[in-house]
Amino acid sequence: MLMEYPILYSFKRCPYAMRARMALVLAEITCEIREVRLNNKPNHMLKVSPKGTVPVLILKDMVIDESMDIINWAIKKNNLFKGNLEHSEKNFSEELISIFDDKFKYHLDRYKYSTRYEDDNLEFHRNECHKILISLEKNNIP
Ligand SMILES: N[C@@H](CCC(=O)N[C@@H](CS)C(=O)NCC(=O)O)C(=O)O
Repeated sequence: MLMEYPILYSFKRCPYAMRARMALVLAEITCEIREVRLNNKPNHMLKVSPKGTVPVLILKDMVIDESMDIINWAIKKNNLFKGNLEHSEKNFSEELISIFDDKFKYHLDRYKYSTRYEDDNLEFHRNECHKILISLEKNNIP
């Protein structure tokens, strides 16, 4: 297959895909965006990334299928921030990202998509999400 631009498999309601797209836009990297339906993923996407999540960025010589890896690739590629991001600032952003990706997302999925889980304690997971947000609003790391 002749690739003029990198291909990004994406989904408009996916926050991971959106943050990857934002980094690609900021880094001024032109991509062919392929919008997918999560209930009907393209074979080509599953072939290059069998885990079946978006975003997936396909470059000439590699496939990147984790949003943070796409962001870091874009930052490095176009030297975004040009070394201006303070070390402590970077650690803080990484900590915040991991709170949302790990802790918050864990409870959010079990609240928002409760039918997909055996654990049906919807109220509990909603409260855990709420606690994290309250804590962040008070500028505390939960
Ligand atoms: N750790 C992954 C998470 C990506 C992810 O979970 N994306 C969701 C959409 S928001 C997905 O593709 N889910 C697959 C599905 O629902 O079948 C990343 O940061 O790229």
